Amino acid sequence: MSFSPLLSKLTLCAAIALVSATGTAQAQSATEIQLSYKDKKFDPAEISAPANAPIVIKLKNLDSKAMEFESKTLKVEKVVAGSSDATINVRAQKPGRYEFFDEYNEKVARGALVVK
Ligand SMILES: [Cu+2]
Repeated sequence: MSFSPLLSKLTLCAAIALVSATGTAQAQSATEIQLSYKDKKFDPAEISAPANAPIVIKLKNLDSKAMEFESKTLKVEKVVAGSSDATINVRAQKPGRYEFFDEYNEKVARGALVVK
């Protein structure tokens, strides 16, 4: 067929346009939250964000040991080395309370993200 290469080119362009439009929309509406971790505690222990917008958690691990930020309900997991920072990207969420914890100290190091 002579026009199938043209057709696939058009499909590819449409796909790229869609991806870049979505990327721009997310960058504009993302909510950034500062969160610290010290002495096996999150500070603040409860953070909040608006619903239906991506969330960026800027986490500072002030302890000298590594920790692992994890949330089953938010489907995120990230190891953060001691005395360092990490950025945790969370997808847009529905209203609710989402618990997170340090997997290395799961019983004591707990916090929650409240989405309203
Ligand atoms: Cu884990």
